[in-house]
Amino acid sequence: MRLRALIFDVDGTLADTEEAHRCAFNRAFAQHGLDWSWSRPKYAELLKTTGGKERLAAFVDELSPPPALRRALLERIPGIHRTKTEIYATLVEDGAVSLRDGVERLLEEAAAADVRLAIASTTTLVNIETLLRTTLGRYSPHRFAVIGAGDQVRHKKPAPEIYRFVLRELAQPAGACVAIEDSAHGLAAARAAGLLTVVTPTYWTRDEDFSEADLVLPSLGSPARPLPPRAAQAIGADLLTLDAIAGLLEARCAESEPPAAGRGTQRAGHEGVHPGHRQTHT
Ligand code: XBP
Ligand code: MG
Repeated sequence: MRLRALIFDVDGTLADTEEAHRCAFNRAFAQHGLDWSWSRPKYAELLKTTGGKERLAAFVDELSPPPALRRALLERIPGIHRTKTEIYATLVEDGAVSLRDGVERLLEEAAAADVRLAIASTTTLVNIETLLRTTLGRYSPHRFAVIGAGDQVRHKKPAPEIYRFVLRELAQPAGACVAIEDSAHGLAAARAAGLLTVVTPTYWTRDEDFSEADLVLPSLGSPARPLPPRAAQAIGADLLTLDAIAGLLEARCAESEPPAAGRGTQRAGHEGVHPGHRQTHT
């Protein structure tokens, strides 16, 4: 099946944003008179709960407050999270995060090849738009045919809802699209929606289990910062091109179809791209 769309996760995939999220949470706590402070190791643990509001609720439960205090704290979450979102936007606008290697290149390759772009994220819509505008230009959100954000679905990742929503909006079957993710929760969501998934882990997710991913790379690779030798050897190139991604999709299609005469020719042009589960992020 021809590749029709690339669906990108945001946090960790387009950019390594979690340190900015962590700082924003801590500053919001201070503004709301709370003595909470999330260290990097603590935040790495808390990331097991996706979604900022849900993460705050999970943290409140960890504190095991008496019922009345628990209720009061949970009621304050929307306000704390609003403050956090404002602080995060300011951090992003001030240049605290940049796109990961190869992201801009792959976006451009996709646009040139008429492959649509979409986003399936757990974060707040305004965060996505701020990141896109700051890193890719004022009108860049329009480059994405669909932007699926956290509160547009009932159940956030690892549930597949956000990917199903994006596929519906794109009017494409999962078999014609590829997800790019950075976390085990994201991978689980994308796979449960039937998508071939490429994972580029970050500091925050590097120890997670990606054995179910179709491809794991330390980054997408760029001419200035090509993939390290082991990863480059696995895909037969020192960056992950759109052609290589299309090749993975075709190979998966070919694997799932019954044998047919002449099918081998479908993979022509994608030599050096090997399908299957590969974990090459070290
Ligand atoms: C990212 C998240 C988000 C951000 C915080 O997951 O879980 O919650 O950490 O964003 P993914 P909000 O990369 O899988 O989308 O505070 O706006 O929820
Ligand atoms: Mg992510």
